[in-house]
Amino acid sequence: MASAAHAQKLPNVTILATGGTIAGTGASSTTTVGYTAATVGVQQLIQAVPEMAKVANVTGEQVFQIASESMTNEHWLALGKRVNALLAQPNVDGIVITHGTDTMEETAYFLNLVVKSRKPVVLVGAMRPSTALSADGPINLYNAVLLAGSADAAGKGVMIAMGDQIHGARDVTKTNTSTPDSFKTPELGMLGYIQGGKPFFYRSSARKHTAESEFDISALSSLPQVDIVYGYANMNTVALDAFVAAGAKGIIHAGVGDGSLAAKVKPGLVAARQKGAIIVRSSRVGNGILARNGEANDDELDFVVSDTLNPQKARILLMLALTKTSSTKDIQRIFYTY
Ligand code: DAS
Repeated sequence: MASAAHAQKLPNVTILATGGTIAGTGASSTTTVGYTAATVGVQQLIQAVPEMAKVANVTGEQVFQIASESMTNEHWLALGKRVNALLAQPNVDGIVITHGTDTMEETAYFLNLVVKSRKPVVLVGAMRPSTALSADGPINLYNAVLLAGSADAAGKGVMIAMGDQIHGARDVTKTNTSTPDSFKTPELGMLGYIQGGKPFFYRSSARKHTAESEFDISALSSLPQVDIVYGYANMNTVALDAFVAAGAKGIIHAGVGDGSLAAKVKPGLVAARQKGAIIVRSSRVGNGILARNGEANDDELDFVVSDTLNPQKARILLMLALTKTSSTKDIQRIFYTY
């Protein structure tokens, strides 16, 4: 434990624990798949990495204990409000959120749009359970606390720290089902590295986030329903029609290629738009700009394009945009801003 005088110099970092593999346990030290996520509590996670006490004054809160495939809009709203309440306190310098890896990129992007502070917010997970040989959770957690307590990390937007790498929330994605190097920022690039107990930054996001964001969740208790239809050869409109019938306020079309619309599907999207749903053309491809008026006449159809956001992140931005406007012109501005 740091001495009182030394502790005064250390940053105050709060760990909000939500579950996931980083809090998971397996039947043996060689179990790296088929383990149980979300079983270890936040105090145990902190006790397992005493080295953190040398770099920050760490406190922990167990906000949820779930596998992140079960994360909901309601979890996101509660987490975002707790983060904002903590960061408004002068004695909190940064926040680490331990999280399952399955939806970590989504939670990170949601927080990137709703956190009202320049203080560092870092999401961290693990690809191997805490009981496994060379478990990656402890070093990932140590690095995340380091980053969250670093003045250099201020104003960078919400980050994900995995495998000694720093990724920005907007462009990072999980690229492998099980290997420790799963989190990457393809083509647009990670923000930097953590090495020898220090963060090293080499780039920052060109898009608005956190303190510059126009979105405010403080008075929200739910988010508008937005669903995703996945594109593939010979697709039909059964899922799309069901989403619209269930009252979806927005549809993300995760199309093939540059968001191309199959001849059999386009009429269903036009009908959905006529019923008032906002249609965003995105792509299953994963990288590149979704060109407006490229594969479809968006001006004529009154559709929106997702720019470079993948479908799951386009859904998050559209949900938040719909809390402010139903104008497709304004929503397109939002997709070119965040
Ligand atoms: N099921 C996964 C999750 O909770 C486990 C993990 O990878 O964290 O996201």
